[in-house]
Amino acid sequence: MAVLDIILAPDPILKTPTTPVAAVDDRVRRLMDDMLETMYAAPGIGLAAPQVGSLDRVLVCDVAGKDEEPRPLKFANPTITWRSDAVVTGQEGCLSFPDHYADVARPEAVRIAYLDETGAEQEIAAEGLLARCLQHEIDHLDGIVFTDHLSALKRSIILRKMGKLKRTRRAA
Ligand code: GNR
Ligand code: NI
Repeated sequence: MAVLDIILAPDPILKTPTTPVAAVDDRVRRLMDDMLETMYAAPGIGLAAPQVGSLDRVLVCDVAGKDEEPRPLKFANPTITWRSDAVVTGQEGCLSFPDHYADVARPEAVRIAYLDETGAEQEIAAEGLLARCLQHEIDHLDGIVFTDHLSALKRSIILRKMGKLKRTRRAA
């Protein structure tokens, strides 16, 4: 396994929709494992393939608490098949926008159809933090980042700071 570099916004890769994988093969399984290792190292609770430079429709997440056993989840070709009418607002962050957090309103619960690491079709019902995380990751797979849900003013403030961060990181 390997810890991969996480792409920082703004970057055209983060705005590009992904392509479904043709099959969950060893290449896709290695990508899932590398993404989990990268996510745990960051640390984060989810990671989408575009954040590590891949346009495969793949995400991983683990919302287990610090004192719990890890619960890694791996998804290929996820699609949201149901959204609750109830919407909740919660704070989100993104590893591609380090140190930026903002409230985002999303459906409280979702159902998601996907292929697991063996290629078998699965469907999962999610609520709470898992539902929020999976919606955030599926947005990434569609070329959408959490700042796209904010007001133009909040988005432009964060993007300006990200531009500065990338410039100082390059100079370092
Ligand atoms: O680590 C992460 N935390 C988080 C918190 C609230 C809602 C979504 C997330 S996902 C984020 C990691 C990340 O950037 N995934 O794309
Ligand atoms: Ni993110």
